[in-house]
Amino acid sequence: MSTYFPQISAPIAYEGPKSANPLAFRWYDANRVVRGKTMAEHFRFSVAFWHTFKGSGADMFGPAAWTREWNTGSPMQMAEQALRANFEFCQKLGAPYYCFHDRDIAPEGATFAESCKNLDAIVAQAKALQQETGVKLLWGTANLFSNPRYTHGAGTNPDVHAFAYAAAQVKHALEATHELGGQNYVFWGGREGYETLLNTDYKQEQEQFARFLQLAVDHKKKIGFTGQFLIEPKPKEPTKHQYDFDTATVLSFLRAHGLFEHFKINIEANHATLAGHTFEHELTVAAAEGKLGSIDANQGDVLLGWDTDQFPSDLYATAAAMTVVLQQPGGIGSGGFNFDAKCRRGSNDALDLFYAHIGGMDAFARGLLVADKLIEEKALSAFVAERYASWKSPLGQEILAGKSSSDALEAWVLEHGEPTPKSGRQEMLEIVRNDYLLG
Ligand code: XUL
Ligand code: CO
Repeated sequence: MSTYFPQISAPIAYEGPKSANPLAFRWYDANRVVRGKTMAEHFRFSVAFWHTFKGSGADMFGPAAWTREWNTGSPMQMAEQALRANFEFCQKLGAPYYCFHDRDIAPEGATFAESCKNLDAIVAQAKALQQETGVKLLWGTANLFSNPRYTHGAGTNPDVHAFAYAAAQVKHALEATHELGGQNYVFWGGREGYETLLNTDYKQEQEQFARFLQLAVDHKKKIGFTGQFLIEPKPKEPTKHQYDFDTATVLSFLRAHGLFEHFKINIEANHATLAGHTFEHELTVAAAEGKLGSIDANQGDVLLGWDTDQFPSDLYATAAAMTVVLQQPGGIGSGGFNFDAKCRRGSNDALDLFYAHIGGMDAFARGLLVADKLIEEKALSAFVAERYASWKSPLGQEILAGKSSSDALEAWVLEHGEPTPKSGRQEMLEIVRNDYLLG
C-alpha cells in the first residue's frame, strides 16, 4: 500500500499516562478490560471521512488552506487516493471504523446515473480495502445538502421533484452501506428546516419528512439491511430552524408518525450545545428511552455560537458522557464514537490529524476510567438514590402504580402537613466529581 503518512512508521502504541510522546496513547489502551469489555469494544472509534480526508481548512473568510497529497488529480483519482489514505490512517491510528457520506467518498457526476456509477466503483474498492485491512464501516449516509438542488431541503423540499431525487439518492447510499457491511445508517437533516415561516407550510413539511423516512425503512427491509437507522439532531445551521432540533423533539416526531421502533439517536456533542443543552443532557434523554444509538464525538467553543466541530478534549464532558453510556444496557451497542471533528485552520500539517485523533481517543478513555470508578463506588448514585427514597414508601409506590387519586392525596396532605425540602448538595457533589476527575 502506498504511504500518505510516512512520518508514522508503526501503529500508534499505548505508552501509559507518564509518556511524554504526543504520538502515543496515554489512556486509550485498546485491550484493557473495563466493566467486562475492552476499551476497543466500549468505543468502536471511527474516523469521519469528510473532515479527515476532504477537509481543507476552508472557512467563510478564506478558501482552502491545505492541499493534501491524496487530493490531487482527476475527481476519480482523488477519490481512489483519499480512500487509500483513509485505510492507511485508520490502521496506523488503530481506529477500527470509518464513516462517510456518498459524495465525500465518490464525486458527483453530470447525471444521477453517473453519480451512482462513481459511487459503485469506489464502493468496490472500499470493500477490497476493508478486507485487506480489517477496518470496517460504522455508518454511511447521503449528502443531501451541498448540491444546490437541495437549497430548499431534501425530504422537506416544497418541490416533489427534489424529494424524489433525494429519496433515490438515499436508496443508493443505503445500498452502498449495505454492500460494505455498514453497522448503521445515519440521517442528519442537512437542510430539513426553514429560513422563514413566511414561505413555509410547516405541517406539510413534517408529513413529507415522515414519508421520506418511511420510504427508507421500507427499502431497508426490502434489501435485508440489518444495520441500525440513526437520526442525528441539530437545532440550527444550515437553516435557522432545523426540524430535528434535539433528541426530545426527534423522539416525539418519530412517535407521532409511527416510526419510533425503527430509529435510534446519533448524538453530536456540538449539536447538543447549539441546542442550549449539554452533551450529557442529550445522552441522558436518549438513554432514558434506550435510544442512545451512537455518538459524533466532538466539541464546540463556549465563545462561538456555531458548529466548530473541534476534537474533544474536555474531560468533564467525556467523563459525564461515559457515565451515561456505561449505564445504558449494552453501552453504545452497534454504534460507536465517530470523530465528526476537524483540525483548526492553523493546524495545517497531516501529522495534526494524528495528534487530533489521539487526543480525542485519550480524552474519552480517561472519561471512561473516571466514569467506571464513579459508578463502581456509587460516588454520586448513592446520594441520588437517597434523594428519591420516599418514592419507595407505600405512598410513592401507590402513585407510581397508578393506584392513587387526587382525593386520596388531598386526604394524605391534610393528615401530614408541609413537606420539608432537603439540601440537593450540589456544591458538595461538585467536590466529589472533581476528586474523581483529578484523583
Ligand atoms: C453536520 C454533521 C454531519 C453529520 C452527517 O453538522 O454533523 O456531518 O454527522 O451528515
Ligand atoms: Co455529525
